[in-house]
Amino acid sequence: MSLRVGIIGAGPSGMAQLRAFEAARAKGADMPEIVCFEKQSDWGGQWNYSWHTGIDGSGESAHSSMYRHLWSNGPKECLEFSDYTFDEHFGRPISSFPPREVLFDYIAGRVEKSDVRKYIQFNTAVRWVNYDEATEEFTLFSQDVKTGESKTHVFDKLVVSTGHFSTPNIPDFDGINTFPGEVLHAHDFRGAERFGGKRLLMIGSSYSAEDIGMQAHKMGAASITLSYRSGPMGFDWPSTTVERPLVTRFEGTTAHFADGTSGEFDAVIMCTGYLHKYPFLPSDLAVSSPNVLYPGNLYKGVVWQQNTNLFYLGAQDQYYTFNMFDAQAWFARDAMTGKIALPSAEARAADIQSWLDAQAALADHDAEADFQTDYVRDLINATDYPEFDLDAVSTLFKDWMRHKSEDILGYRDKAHRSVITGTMAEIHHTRWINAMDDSLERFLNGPSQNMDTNAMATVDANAILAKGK
Ligand code: FAD
Ligand code: NA7
Repeated sequence: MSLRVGIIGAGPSGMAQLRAFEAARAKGADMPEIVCFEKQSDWGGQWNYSWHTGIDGSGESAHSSMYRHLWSNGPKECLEFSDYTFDEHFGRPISSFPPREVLFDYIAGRVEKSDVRKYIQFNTAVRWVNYDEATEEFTLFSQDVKTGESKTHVFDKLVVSTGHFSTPNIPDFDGINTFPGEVLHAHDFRGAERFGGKRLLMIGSSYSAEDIGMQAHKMGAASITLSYRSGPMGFDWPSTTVERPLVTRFEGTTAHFADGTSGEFDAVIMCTGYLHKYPFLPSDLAVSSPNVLYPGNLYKGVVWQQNTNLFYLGAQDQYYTFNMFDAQAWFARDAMTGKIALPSAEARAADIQSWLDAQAALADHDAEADFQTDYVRDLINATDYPEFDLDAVSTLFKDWMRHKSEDILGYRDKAHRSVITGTMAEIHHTRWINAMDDSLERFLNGPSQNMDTNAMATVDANAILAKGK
């Protein structure tokens, strides 16, 4: 009997797993019996945009946290597949920071070419999984979200690739229940157009706070206040944007901050991150971790320590994305088929610990990028995934972070060079601050939307906040 492999989720990680098996098949390996379960009607995971918030059209929790006007927040050259380049997909150079629809097109193009859609059961949610120690089999219960029909499947190996940026982490604040304006989590944010002229409070100091804040600036918000728990992001913000320590309480429309200042707000967006949540897994098989570069209990960040038939892809916080998922998927594939012999439990534990120790010592963002580079290299060295210059990618990450420090509204206008093809990206026809059409069509074919000025908002946030003191 051939190996039976279940894959839960057809986002970029699940798609990478399918591609990994297909790549081996193309080289003559046996294809296992594969079933990939995807609760949405299409692949792409986060990149499969939907206007739904809360509950989707099938009564499931809406998965994607992405929004209109989402442009890649890192250079595309850092996530490029080494077995399917941007040049191969688009046939010409494109700029370094494409919008969501363009990246969706890129990731979908690769798997369409591999003809792996046939392995995916769409509109099918995984409800529960049991593992039988005696038979070493997983029993998986799935349900068609349209018809309600449930099915049972048995697998030898199981891959969890359901992502971890979908279940919002929602802290509470005194007085927020009676805040009269809109309160939402970043997961439910779909576009900043309606915040034009509004005074926005964002809680959190990471990617979502930064990007949604600058989206709101782009769409003409009157002011943006970013409230941090650990420390400010410290970018050279536009004059309408300020950083404040954590909110201590709300009083009507007023938010009070830990430094004794206060401000009046029309809306609050919690950019407070996400929870690892695997409601279909018993607790002894489920990752439980904050959002970190190396969650514990996963050998090589992929293999469940107590059950080496269980694999996770994409469970890490991410500098690298698509190509890291590939590195993981190739490793998981070879571990599943026995091409990679897993070491003893003690040796695996020691390896996990060495990564956890290295993670604990990371001093800054540059060191984090190097850490994930070393991690991806470790995986790629173990498989036949086409090698690429990872040190050059790490340098790209550092250039990108420097560009952000220099110009938070302009870093997406920079061009980077592919480490795989050597192709220099185009300078995009429209500066990010002026780009009000994020479609594939406009991105590829223009015309430019550049305007002479990028001064979209002119109100001084400090003055607005001072009034609330
Ligand atoms: P996901 O993309 O989350 O896909 C998981 C899939 O599993 C989904 O299709 C979901 O429907 C399915 N699923 C979940 N539960 C079940 C179930 N029980 N049964 C069946 N199917 C299930 N990365 C970048 O490289 N560049 C960016 O600019 C960028 N921006 C981002 C912006 C936001 C707002 C967010 C949230 C993330 C961003 N990311 C970005 C990171 C992004 O998470 C990864 O690029 C990538 O989507 C992760 O892929 P994944 O397959 O691991 O998870
Ligand atoms: P992140 O990167 O996990 O960041 C979460 C932020 O939320 C971070 O600044 C946290 O502060 C903050 N946070 C968490 N809990 C609280 C509470 N209780 N109070 C205040 N602040 C809090 O999530 P993002 O959504 O920004 O990014 C996730 C992905 O989406 C990423 O891949 C992007 O590309 C898009 P801390 O610094 O821990 O003190």
